[in-house]
Amino acid sequence: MKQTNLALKEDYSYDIQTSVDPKDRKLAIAHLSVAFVAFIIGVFGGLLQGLARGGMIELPAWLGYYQILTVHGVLLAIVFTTYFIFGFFFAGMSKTQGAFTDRLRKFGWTGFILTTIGTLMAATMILLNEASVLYTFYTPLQAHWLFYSGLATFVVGTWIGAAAILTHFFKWKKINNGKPTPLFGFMATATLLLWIVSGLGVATTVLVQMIPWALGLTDGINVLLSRTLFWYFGHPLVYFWIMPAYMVWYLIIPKLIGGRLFSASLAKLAFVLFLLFSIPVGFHHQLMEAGITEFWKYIQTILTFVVVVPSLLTAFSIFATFEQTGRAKGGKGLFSWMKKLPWGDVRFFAPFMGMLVFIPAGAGGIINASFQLNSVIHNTLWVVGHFHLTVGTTVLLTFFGAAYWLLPHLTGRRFTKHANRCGIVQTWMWTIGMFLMSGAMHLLGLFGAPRRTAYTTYQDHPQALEWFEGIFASNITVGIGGVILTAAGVLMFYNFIHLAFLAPKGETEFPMTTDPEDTEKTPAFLENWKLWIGITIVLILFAYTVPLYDMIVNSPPGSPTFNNLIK
Ligand code: HAS
Ligand code: CU1
Repeated sequence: MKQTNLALKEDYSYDIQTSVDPKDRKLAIAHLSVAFVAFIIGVFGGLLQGLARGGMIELPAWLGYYQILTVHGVLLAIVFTTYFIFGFFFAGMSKTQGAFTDRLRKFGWTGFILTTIGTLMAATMILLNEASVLYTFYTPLQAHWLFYSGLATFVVGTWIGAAAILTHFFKWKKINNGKPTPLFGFMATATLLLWIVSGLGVATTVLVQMIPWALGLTDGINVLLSRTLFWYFGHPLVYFWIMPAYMVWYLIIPKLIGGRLFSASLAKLAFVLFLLFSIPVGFHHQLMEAGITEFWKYIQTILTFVVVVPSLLTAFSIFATFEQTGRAKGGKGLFSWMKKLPWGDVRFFAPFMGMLVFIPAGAGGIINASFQLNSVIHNTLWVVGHFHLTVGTTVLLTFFGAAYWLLPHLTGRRFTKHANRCGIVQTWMWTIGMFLMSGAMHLLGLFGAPRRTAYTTYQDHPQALEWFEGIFASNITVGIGGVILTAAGVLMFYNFIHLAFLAPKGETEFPMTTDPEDTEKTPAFLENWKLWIGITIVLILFAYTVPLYDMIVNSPPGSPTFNNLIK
C-alpha cells in the first residue's frame, strides 16, 4: 500500500489517491466494529419483536415487548448509524485532507470512549427493563435516570469526535485560504454542524427536564415542551443519517462507475440547504399534537417542503452523473446507457438499490408532511413502513455498500469476489425482505393499524380480506419480511467479519471521485460557514421562539418546566 505521509503538508495540497493514515485507520475500524456488533444484536431484536407483534411467538415473561422494541430501535437507528458515520468520517477526512494530528486523534479516541460508555449505560438500563421507552424515549414514558445520563454522555462523546473532525477541516481551510475545500470535508462539516446545533435541543430536555424528573427532583414534566425539544432534534437526526449516505452517492459512486460527479457547486448547495432547513421543521412530527397552533405547524410544514428540495437536487445530480458516464462509455438511447453501469459490483449495486427505494420512501415522507393528510397516517404502521425504507433501506444499504471497500481498506485486506457475491445476495435479500415488510406496514397503516402496540388484529380487518390485501396487508407478511431481513442481517454480519478479519491480506482502494470540473468555479459564498450558521440560527428562532415561549409560559398546572428554575 503506497504510504504517503499524510501529515498536513505545508501547501496542504492533498492527493486523494492516497490511503487512510494507519493511525487513523485504527480509530475508524474501532467505530465500525462497534457499529456492526450493535447491528447484529439490533437485527435479532427486530425479529423477536416482529414475530411477537404478528402473534407468531409469545415472548418469555422476563422479556417485555417494548423492551425488545427499544433494543431494536436504539441499537440500529442510534448506535449503528452514529458509529458507522463517525468511522466513515474519520477515514474520509484522513484520506482527503491528510492524517489527523496526534492531538486531534486523541480527541477522536476520547469521543469514541465517551460515546461507548454512554451506549453501555443506556443499553444496561434497557436490558434491566428500566428504560423501555423506545428509541425516541420521549415523555411521558419515563426511564431510569442512568439511561438519560447514558444518552447525555453519548451525545457529548459525539460532540468531542465532531470537534476533532471540524478542527481538521477548518485548519485545512485556513492554510488554503480561498481555495475551494475538498467535497468530503465540506459535506462532513455541514453534517456535523447540523448534528451539534440540533443536539442542543435534546441535550436541553434530557439535562434540564428528564434527569431531574427521573431523579424525583420534580414531580412532573412539561410533556409538550420536552417532545418539542426532542423533535427539534428528531428530524435533523434523520438527515444526520441520510447526508453521509448522500456523501457515498456523490463522492464514491461516480468513481466506482468510472465517471465524474456532475457538479461540485450543486453538491455543496444541497448540503448548505440541508444545514439551513433541517432543524426548523420538527413540528411535522407533531402535526396531530395539541398545544401548538395551526399557524406554527403550517409554517414548519412549508419549511419541510423546502428541505425536500436538496433531496431532489441530489436525485438530479446523481442521475445526471449516471447518464453522462453511461453515454461517455458509449451508451445510447433514452435509457440503454444504463447497461454501462457496474451492476455486478456490490459497492455500486447496494447503494443504487438504496437510491431506488428512496423514491417511494421520499414520496411517503411528502405524504406524511402534507399537513392535514398526516392525520391519515400519524401513529399508524405506515410511519414504521416509511422509516424502514428511508433509514432501514436507503441509509443501511448505502452504508453496507461502503463497508465492502471501507473495511478491507482499513484492515489491509482484499475485497474478494466471494465478498462481492455475498454482497449481491445480501442486497437482494434485504430489498425483497423490506419490500414485503415495509410494503405490508404501509398498507396495514392505511387500514389504521396502530404503531407501537404489542399486538394487533388488523390482519383480520374485514376490509383487508380481499385477496390482495389479505396477502399484503397482513402481519404475516410483515413477519415473513422480517425473517428474510434477519437472514440478510446475519449475512451482512458475516460479510463484516470476512472483510475486516478473514479476507486475504492485500490492498483495497478507497474510491473517491476526482473533483468535478466546476470545482475551481465554485462560488466562494458557499464556503462562508459564518453566514450559513447565522441563517440557521435565524430560521430556528423564527420557527420556534413564539411556540416555545407559549409552551413555557402557558404550561399546564403541575407540569414544572423551567418554571421551577425561573421562579
Ligand atoms: Fe421521514 C417520520 C417526512 C425523509 C426517517 N421519518 C419519520 C420517522 C423516521 C423518518 C425515523 O412530515 C419516524 C419518527 C418516529 O419514530 O416517530 N421524511 C419526511 C420528509 C422527508 C423525509 C418530507 N425520513 C426521511 C429520511 C429519513 C426519515 C431521509 C431517514 C433517513 N417523516 C416525515 C414526517 C414524519 C416522518 C412528516 C412524521 C410522520 C408522523 O406523523 O409521525 C423528505 O426528506 C423526503 C425527500 C426525498 C425525496 C426522494 C428523492 C429521491 C432520491 C433518490 C433518487 C434516485 C436516484 C437513482 C438518483 C423527495 C434522492 C435513480 C436511478 C434510476 C435508474 C431510477
Ligand atoms: Cu421528520
